[in-house]
Amino acid sequence: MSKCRVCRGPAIIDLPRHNANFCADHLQQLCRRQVEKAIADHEMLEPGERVLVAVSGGKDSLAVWDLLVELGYAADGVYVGLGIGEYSDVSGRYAQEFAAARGLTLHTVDLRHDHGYDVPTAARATRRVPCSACGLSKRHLFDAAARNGGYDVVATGHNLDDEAAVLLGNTLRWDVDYLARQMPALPGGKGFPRKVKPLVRLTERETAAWCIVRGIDYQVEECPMAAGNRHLGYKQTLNALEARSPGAKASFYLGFVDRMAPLLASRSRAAADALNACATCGSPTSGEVCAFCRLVAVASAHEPVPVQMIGRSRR
Ligand code: Q46
Ligand code: ZN
Ligand code: ZN
Repeated sequence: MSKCRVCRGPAIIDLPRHNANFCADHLQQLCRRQVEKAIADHEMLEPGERVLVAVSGGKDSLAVWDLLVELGYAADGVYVGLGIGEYSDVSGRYAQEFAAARGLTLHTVDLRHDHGYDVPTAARATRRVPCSACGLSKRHLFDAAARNGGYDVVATGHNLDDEAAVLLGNTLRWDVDYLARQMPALPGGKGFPRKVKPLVRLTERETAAWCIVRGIDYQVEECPMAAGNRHLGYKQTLNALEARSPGAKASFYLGFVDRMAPLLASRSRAAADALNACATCGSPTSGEVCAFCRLVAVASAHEPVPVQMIGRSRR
């Protein structure tokens, strides 16, 4: 049996990019240290700040919430019910159970109940892929929940695999505006809370292992609307590279953050300066009415579309 690099006890996981195996205790130590390093390197959080965690019920968002609480941050959660059939019902239950078991505060927003639509209906009404309306809704509602609740910062569970996949997509398209915003911490201002991604130094496999050793139950199913999307294809491509040269994924993404992103910083500031307040809801927008309010107007006027009618899609 393989042994933990730190204590020589029985290992539960091998991590080729660290060229080592770890026991449950030292895997947790590694995860905590990587999160502390990400927070320190990117000045994500100050002691005493109120953090709102965007919770989906999946492993990454529950892991980041657990880790932030462990590290002593005052972190509440917010969950958005997307109305994606059973997938959403089960995800919401995991989020609620996690919060209840630990005495944590979880705010909830339900798209259908609170805004008159759900993701499948929005996809049909806008004739776009579901992830487009879904992502727009989540971003807006997380920001609004932070503003209304007086939180300083929104934390999300994006991990190294997610960020590397998005980076690959943005690079293949040379989408410079998206590249400029792909930082582990984005400053707030003009009605936006600060956004931070404390898990950027941890892989998907490491966050899953964190949940297992911590006894966290989470939604293991992929969202049914994600099947076949490009993001998953980029992840597979990067996994193939990683299998041949362990550490390639981390050096691709973390190298971008250290050496390339600073060169793009002025560009992301210029984009933020061009915003004003939405005439309907007051959120920051570059137009008259924000994209969320326009989506609500179209999607809530459409008759409800069941999730099965949308089927597989690309993002
Ligand atoms: S929940 Fe929403 Fe994701 Fe499902 S519809 Fe797409 S964006 S895949 S993270
Ligand atoms: Zn050990
Ligand atoms: Zn608006």
